Amino acid sequence: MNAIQPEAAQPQAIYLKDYQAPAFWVDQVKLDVALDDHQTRVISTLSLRRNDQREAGLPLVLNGQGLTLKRIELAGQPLAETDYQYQEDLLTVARVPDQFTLVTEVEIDPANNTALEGLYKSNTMFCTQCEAEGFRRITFFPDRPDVLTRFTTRIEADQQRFPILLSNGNPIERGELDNGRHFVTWEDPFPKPCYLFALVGGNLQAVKDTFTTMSGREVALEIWVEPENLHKCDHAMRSLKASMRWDEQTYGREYDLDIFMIVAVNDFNMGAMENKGLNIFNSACVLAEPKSETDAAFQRVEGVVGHEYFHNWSGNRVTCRDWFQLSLKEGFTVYRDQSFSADMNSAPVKRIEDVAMLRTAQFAEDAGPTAHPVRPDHYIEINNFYTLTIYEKGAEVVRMMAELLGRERFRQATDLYFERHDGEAATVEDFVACMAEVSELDFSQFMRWYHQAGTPKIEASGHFDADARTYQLTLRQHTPATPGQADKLPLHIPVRMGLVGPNGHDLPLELNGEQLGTETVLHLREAEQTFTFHNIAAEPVPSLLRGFSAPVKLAFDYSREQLAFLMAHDSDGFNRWDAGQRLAVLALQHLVNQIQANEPLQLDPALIEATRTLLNGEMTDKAVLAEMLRLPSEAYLAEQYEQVDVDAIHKARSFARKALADALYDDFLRLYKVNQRVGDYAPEANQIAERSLKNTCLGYLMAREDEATIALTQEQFNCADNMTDQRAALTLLAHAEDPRLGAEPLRRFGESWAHDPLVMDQWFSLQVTRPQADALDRLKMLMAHPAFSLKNPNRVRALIGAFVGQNRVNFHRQDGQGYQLLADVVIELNRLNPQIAARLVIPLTRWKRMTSERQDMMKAQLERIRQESLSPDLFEIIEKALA
Ligand code: 0A1
Ligand code: ZN
Repeated sequence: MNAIQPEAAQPQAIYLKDYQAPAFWVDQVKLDVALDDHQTRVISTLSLRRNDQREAGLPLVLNGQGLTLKRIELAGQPLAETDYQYQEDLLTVARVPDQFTLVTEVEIDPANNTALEGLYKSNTMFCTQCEAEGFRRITFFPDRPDVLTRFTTRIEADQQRFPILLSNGNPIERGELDNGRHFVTWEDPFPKPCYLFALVGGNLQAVKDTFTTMSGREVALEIWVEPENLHKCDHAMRSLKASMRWDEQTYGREYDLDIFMIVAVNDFNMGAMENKGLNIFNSACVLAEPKSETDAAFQRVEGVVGHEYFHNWSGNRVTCRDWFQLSLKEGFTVYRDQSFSADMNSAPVKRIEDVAMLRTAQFAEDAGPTAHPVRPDHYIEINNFYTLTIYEKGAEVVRMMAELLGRERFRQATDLYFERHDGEAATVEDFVACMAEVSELDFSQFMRWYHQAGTPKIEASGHFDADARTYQLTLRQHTPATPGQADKLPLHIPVRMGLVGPNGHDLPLELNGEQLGTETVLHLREAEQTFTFHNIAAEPVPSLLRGFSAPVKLAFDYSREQLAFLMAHDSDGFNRWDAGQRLAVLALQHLVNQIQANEPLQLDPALIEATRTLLNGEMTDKAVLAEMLRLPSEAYLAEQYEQVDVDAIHKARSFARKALADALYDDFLRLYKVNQRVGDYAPEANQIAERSLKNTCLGYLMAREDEATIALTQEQFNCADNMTDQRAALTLLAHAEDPRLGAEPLRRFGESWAHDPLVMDQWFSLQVTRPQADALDRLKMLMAHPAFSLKNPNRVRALIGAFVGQNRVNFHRQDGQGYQLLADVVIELNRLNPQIAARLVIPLTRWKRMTSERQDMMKAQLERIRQESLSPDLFEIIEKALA
């Protein structure tokens, strides 16, 4: 009965325009899963009903991938082999009634599932990952998000090895069976798409708590982990309760089941997954404890716990009609988790971090071969679309709508959305319609943000007329062509701005006879628009795109003096930071030019003076100060060029760090010492800010690699009572030019943390991000380390991902060995874990902006990968890269 599957044909694209409602609904599914390493048996009983919106007589077509079919019965009768077909991942039953029950029994092999989609094993536990299309690897089903079904799941397993058996909803029955087996049955009262199904079986322990919702219901909260991680759950639990309260207060959203569970697993392709009532987390996004995790990890846990929890409404109660609408749930939920983190921590720093990430990584995606709109109109493999564009740019688009509506009306619009579409599978249009209805604004031009790929560029120029007392601001917008989209139309871009007068205060704005206060939002809708401000007595400095009010590149020909002025006086905290970044970019670009012209290097004194002012100023927000002291990353600098000179950028940035440290040694040292905390570690905002500032200063000092600083760093490494400080010191020692400095600390650290995979991930990462030329050898050596495995995504990211993404000079080595190593790994991962392979290869696809010798070497490796029998994931990316 095991239909033979022919070799898959070349993967085909799926188009949004071809969307059709499902031919059948599934009113109910009963799953009966008997867990076994290699022969898990899944019996599914589907209650199917024809969709009367579709034509009569359509066959039943179910998805199913890699399933061994053992039994199939329709309305209680076994089907003859001629009555159905299982081919190319589809099970087709040609003649079926309008309403019927279908029973299938299949066998699957979780222990050999290295793709980590569907049911798989992670360490000793069973777990699932069904988004986007993993459920079809568990049983036959219409695996699409617009089919919402009530699930009942019976799980049975060996009681000793798998005492804990979890699924969505509430447990309704449990019992013991023969042969040392037992079972638990779960029932989820909420109809859901199958991508939100989850199941876990393992020898787990839980941290438990409760939460009382705004209407007074008590919800049980459980975080399930392997016993050795029980001490690392407190922060996630705190974050969960904070998320639940925040969503009630901010969006009026209450939790809806009696129990909410989180499970931590070590092998996971992404960060976490919002399965109804049973979130499954990459352990890196849920476990945190001061001795072993850094402040950044604590904040990541808080953000991801929030993100997954918020999906309960934005994603689960209201889900997506099809995968083209992915940003409907992801963009909105990222916007929600960003706002949550901003409320829990330093809001300006959160905005700075998010924008810095968007402007480097998302802008690079938008400028490369895999650029796509926030709502794509076709794809080959949906797994390739869990991108920064869908998530982060999608969040910016929601943020712009929130800005356009204002706080109150945005809340009304989200209330309307949740109420109107509760229990439905919605589209981006549905969401925007709620915004339009509440605000009575016209969003038709705004919708282009969803359809057009590429980062718009605004070129701004100003003209002050002293006689007329006017300031004319001209804004020109242009969105560059992206693959498949040659011509772009003008977008509706909200530009929040002010004019800063010579005394450093915002001037009153008078536009078209209207008094607008000291800050306003300009609505740029045309390719070019001029705004004339009246009654301007002296030439102002424009502060544009405050708070980063739109995801665009803004060019304005600021002088260095103007930038230093904005750094000191802009009333908008974000723009103060951005002015500093612009000043630093100018200085670094100047160094790049000197390097390319083989001239002696000299750092712009204006940057040194601006930094001196920061170090000696009265800035009370230490978190923001730390951000302001940080130079733009190499990745961000690369974004400023059409043709990237990786080596010159690295050299310029290193030189600037050292020059700043030389010039401002005493200031950095003083600030380092002032911010030495006494008292117990806590991952709370003030302390995080202090550590961030202190370690930023230490980083500058270590650029000198002088004896005193080395001693200071060694002392911090030896005496730190928390991982943030210890790892900061270890990284500086391991990245020192002198390789001996890192050797002993690395050995000791590796030895004492060998039992903790999350810490070991850090240990692997910080060795291969070393900027010196020996990094590639180090990488090869570490790939042979017994603790390295290509089967664990966190390890792969920690080692290969970190090298490729954060060690640009070494990945782009002139001998091409970095490219070759990446291609080798990708080829192997193509067989093991296509999703990870397709993500990892991305830097190799960005060859167009490199110099020509590098282009050729990168393309040669892409061609080499193309020779393989590729998964759809990798196929799609490689074809785009070589198109
Ligand atoms: N919805 C999850 C992301 C996610 C997507 C795919 C996964 O496995 C292939 C896992 C998680 C989120 O946004 O958190
Ligand atoms: Zn999400």
